[in-house]
Amino acid sequence: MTRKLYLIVLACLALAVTMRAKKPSMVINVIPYPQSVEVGKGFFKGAGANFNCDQAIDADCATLIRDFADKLTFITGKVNSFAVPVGLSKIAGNGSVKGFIFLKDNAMGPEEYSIDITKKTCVVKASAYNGFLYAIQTLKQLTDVTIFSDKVDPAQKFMFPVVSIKDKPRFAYRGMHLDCARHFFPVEEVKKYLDIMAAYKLNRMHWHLTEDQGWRIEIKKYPRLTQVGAFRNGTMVGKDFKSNDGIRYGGYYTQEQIKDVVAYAQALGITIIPEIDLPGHMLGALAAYPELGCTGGPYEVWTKWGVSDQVMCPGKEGMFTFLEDVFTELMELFPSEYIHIGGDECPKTEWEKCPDCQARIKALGIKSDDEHTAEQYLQNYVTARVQKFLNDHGRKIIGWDEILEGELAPGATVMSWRGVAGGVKASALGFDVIMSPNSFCYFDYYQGDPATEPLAIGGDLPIEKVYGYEPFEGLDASQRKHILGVQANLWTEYIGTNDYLEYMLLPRMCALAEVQWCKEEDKDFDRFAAALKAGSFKIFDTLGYNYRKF
Ligand code: TNX
Repeated sequence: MTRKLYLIVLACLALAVTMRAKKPSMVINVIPYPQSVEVGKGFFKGAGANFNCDQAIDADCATLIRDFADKLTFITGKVNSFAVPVGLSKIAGNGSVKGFIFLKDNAMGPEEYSIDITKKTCVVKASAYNGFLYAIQTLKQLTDVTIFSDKVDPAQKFMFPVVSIKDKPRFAYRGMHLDCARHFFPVEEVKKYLDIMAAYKLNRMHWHLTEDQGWRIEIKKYPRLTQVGAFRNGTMVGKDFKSNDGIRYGGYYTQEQIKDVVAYAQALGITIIPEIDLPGHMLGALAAYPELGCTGGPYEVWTKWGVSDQVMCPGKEGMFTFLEDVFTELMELFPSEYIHIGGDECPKTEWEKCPDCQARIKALGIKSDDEHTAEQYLQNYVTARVQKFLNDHGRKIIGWDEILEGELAPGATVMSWRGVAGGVKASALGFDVIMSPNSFCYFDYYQGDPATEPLAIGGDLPIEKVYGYEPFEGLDASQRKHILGVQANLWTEYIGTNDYLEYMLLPRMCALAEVQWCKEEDKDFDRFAAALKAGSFKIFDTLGYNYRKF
């Protein structure tokens, strides 16, 4: 009897173990994990399968789909024919059409998609470009990693699991920032950065283009910005603020290159938001045009990191003319609805002493009060004037959370970087917010033990911490509706090479992608980490990205 009981217990245990062991096969290695996933039995063979595309799908989306077909064909050597059969949306379900079927479903949101795979068909539905793009990104992660390669592999069958996926993002703004000012990254590396963002369904790149340490965008009306402002006489070594490596350093993007990158991003479903950081962090411009500063200079493009006291002079009308001219050229290059105007870390020591700034304060009738100095309100005036100029041209501003200190005009979007506090306050005041807290989203921070990691700025941001970020924490319903989304920032003071840039980005950006895309209840670090190791690391290897293993 006891022996029988023992056997029953053993059998139950064995069953439990096999059930547990089966669980992983019910999970797919897709990051960010889709909202709803039902895995069935068997596989659909992609190699040589026909592509059928709904007539209602527009030319840009059809190009996207055709490119995917061509990629399969190129690798396997078996033709994936592409056709637009008449009445496809009506006959798609009757069994007469096999292979890939792409349908337009106008009931879906612009970034929403569904994928239904049986052994005979793979049906994709979306309503707009990003929906189709994300469906294809998911399909690529569902099949063999060779899909990311450029190598011909005639043996490759490209099997897709039988699965039903319904998916859409949690947040509309899914951003990644790149500082190309502290260190300059060539166009090819910027494109590589955009490629991996798109693979993980990010849709905004915040491009930090101007700094104390270099001005990186050609402005035709002000040629000295790039002739002078784009180059510095050396760079401090490590954390030794008194040192200089003596190596002239610099670079910039021509307007033609900018246009090329903007178009490249657009095809990847990514809007580039340019930043002109003002009125602080402006030594690049001041070195080129010293008349824009309070003292008139001389100024030098900075060779060290930190926050400079030398800032632009809002007492001089010429500063506003300069900014309006720069933004006029910028708006020609960047179709983005949002333009980032910086606003962070602007010391007021020069303004306090500057006769022009003081005259401006007087003329405007600005008074200090218990909370803010007159100079702080002067920065509000700068923000408001630039905001009005951009609004008058149909654009909206984003600024770092300092723009909230004092007064801020309606319609501005606040990027919360000094923790979440700025976002909490701004959303309570009714401003839209992008959460980018340094406590969770600063990819220039260490991701492991500083003793064994390459030199970084400081901080402590392992991937688990990024993954654990919950953007709605501490916010009530009225505040939550103002959270447009989440962004991580990659400042590059200590990041001078492509390899190191990628190492700081990956795989933390994948964790960010789940914060941006997945509902809180669908996040699961163990599932995510397993998918990284079994899926994404192979993608990085195939595409030649450097990344941090864990
Ligand atoms: C603060 S975040 C800055 C940057 C630095 C960064 C380093 C922000 C608006 N300003 O200028 O690069 O810290 O982590």
